[in-house]
Amino acid sequence: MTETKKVAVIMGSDSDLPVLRKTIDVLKSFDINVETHIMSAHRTPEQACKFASEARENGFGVIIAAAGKAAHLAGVLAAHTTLPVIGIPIKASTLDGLDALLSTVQMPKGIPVATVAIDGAENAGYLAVQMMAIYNKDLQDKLAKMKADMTAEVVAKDEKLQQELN
Ligand code: RP5
Repeated sequence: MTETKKVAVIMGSDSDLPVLRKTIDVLKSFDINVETHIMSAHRTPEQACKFASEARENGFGVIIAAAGKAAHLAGVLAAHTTLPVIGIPIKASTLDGLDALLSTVQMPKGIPVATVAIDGAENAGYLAVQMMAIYNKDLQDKLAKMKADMTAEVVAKDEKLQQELN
């Protein structure tokens, strides 16, 4: 493992897991230690608050929280820790995730939640890696390589397109 601190991936329901698997995959691709739980701001509020309150002393560096509908999970966790919290609004209702987006992003001052796009699972993972990389050269190098690979991929696709069309 390149970083001793863990990243917590918390979801409001097991129905969120298909989206969260992408977050977990990104974190694992950077050799980040991940701990995953189902905890709900509404259904298991005591467990959620206790987890967040103890997260720093339990070795976590970042918390990722995903929930749909009236998505208060990320905000409630953020209220109980000084660790950075990344929120993923999940598309889980007739409102297509807009409900979860607004519930997650519209935090009062002093309790920020770094909110990614609706179902933005991969970016939550990358943002957590970037936070963990602030003082970690190994993770910085891996992120730089990831971005260089991405650039090379797009350039290759453009070259292929030019060959096809011209
Ligand atoms: C939220 O309600 C969960 O995060 C999930 O996205 C949504 C639906 O939960 P289930 O009824 O499928 O358990 O709290």
